Amino acid sequence: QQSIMKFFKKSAREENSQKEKEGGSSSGNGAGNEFPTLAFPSISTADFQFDLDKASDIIVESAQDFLKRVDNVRLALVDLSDKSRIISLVREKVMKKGIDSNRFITFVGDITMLYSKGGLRCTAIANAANWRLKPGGGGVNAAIFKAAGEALDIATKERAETLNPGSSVAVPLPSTSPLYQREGVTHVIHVLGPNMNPQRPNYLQNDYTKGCKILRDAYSSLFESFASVAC
Ligand code: AR6
Repeated sequence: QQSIMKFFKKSAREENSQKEKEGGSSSGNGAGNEFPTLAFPSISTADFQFDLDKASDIIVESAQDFLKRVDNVRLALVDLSDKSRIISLVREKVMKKGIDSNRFITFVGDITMLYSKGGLRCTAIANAANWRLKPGGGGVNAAIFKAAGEALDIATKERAETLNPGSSVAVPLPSTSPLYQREGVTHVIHVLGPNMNPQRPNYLQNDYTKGCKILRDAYSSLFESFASVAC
């Protein structure tokens, strides 16, 4: 328990110091902190084994396109560890492209406890889902379904039975869900990315032409779903 607390304290400090370094203000005062925020994990890069360098290009380009078109929203890429390679790759590329640090941030922490443990308010969180939209399994999918409680499973089934690779579905969280009550999250957006793991369904056999297209489609569908619930 104590080490978890330390971890989150450190994460929050890092977020603040990152913002300060970038010339933004610390959590709570920044203009970006007022914007509806989507927190999302890096889709497909853990259990689905997608190449991190290619994924980081796609994240940064998709985010930049989206932020050019839609005002007054913020995107936050989240991962569990401050040693996350995808976070460092994305940070580097975001800086190179000069993307506004009030509108795109990276954040280290558990996506199910961003406000309670990290002070980051998010309107919606994205889930790296499976095609059956089933709770459990591993990774971020298991964490989100567990934290949101049965309410998310029921609300998800009302919206969709399955998901195609490259698509997403936004599910409004019932106000009884702990994620809604504790974290202030109003929507979970399930998104299915490309799979490069031979042990999982829809295996792409290392075909990165298809894989990159599906990952781009997945992010653009995710960001559109977010805009449709936030704007
Ligand atoms: N908070 C923030 N980030 C997390 C958390 C968390 N609680 N848990 C994992 N991550 P993955 P995929 C990061 O494997 O590769 C599932 O079982 C993790 O470090 O969850 O798209 C589904 O059911 C990584 O950066 O998703 C699918 O079958 C990112 O989230 C399959 O795995 C995505 O890791 C999807 O695989």
